[in-house]
Amino acid sequence: MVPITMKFVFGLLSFATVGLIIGSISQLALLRQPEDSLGKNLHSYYVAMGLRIFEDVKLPFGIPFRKNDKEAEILRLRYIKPEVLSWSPRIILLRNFLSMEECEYLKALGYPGLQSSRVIDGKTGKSVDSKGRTSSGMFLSSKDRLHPMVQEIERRISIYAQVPVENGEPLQILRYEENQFYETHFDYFTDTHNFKNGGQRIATMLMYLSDDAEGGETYFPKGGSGECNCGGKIVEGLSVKPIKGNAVLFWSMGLSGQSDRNSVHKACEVLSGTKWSAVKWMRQRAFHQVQRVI
Ligand code: PD2
Ligand code: ZN
Repeated sequence: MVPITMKFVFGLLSFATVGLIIGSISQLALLRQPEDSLGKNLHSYYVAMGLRIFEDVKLPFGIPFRKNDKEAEILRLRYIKPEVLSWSPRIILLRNFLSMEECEYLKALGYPGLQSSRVIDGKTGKSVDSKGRTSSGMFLSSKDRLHPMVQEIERRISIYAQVPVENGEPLQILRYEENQFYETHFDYFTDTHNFKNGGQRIATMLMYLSDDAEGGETYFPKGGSGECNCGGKIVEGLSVKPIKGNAVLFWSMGLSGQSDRNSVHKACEVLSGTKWSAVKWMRQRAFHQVQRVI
């Protein structure tokens, strides 16, 4: 004979166990619910707003990724993650900014027209030879800029930098061979001659087209207080290693609207191999491609 109190305890335990099981099952169902309801809400929002629904790929929580959306492809959404390296000077790293195919294409466009790189004379504003800049380079022509791949890259640069495409100077493709470098400099003008077309340079998008060189870092002495590498030397500041497809966006104009002296930087010496990069300088106003700069 089981005493009546034991019967009562067993009954209570069984009730609690069944209750727990039912509770867990409904918890699991509830956990799934936000996914479904978010997906459903998003779907009805898209329908209500008359937006096209791209349902090819489902992200977590049922959000449709717009796979066939040309703009999303141009912006390489899901591949690029901007990282703030410094706020003063403003330096943003954009990994995977260019596809490998785009890097190869830009190098192929630049290769036939490479000439010794020049610098702008701070007093006259004229383009002159310099021992401080030993790379070779070429500016894309207005014809090169008509190519859809170049137009996509220019559009991507303008969206990530939030500067209109028209304000951009033509892309410059640069090649640095062993021992080549670009000494410490500012990208903004110190002459007024160059202001006439487009005003001051405000920002630079520097894109790395290769990563088989040793050295060749982009070094910002005022970009931080830590130690970093520059052309085989340990120096104080911040340096960005050239990695194929990555880009670094930095601002020559501070938030005050004045040229930012902290934006001083250099292309460190290449120790071995060849480094390729592409530079887009952006101006305050529309820049008209009438003549070559630098
Ligand atoms: O090519 C580079 O790494 C580089 C770095 C810094 C180029 C420039 N500046 C430039 O052309 O202004
Ligand atoms: Zn520069």
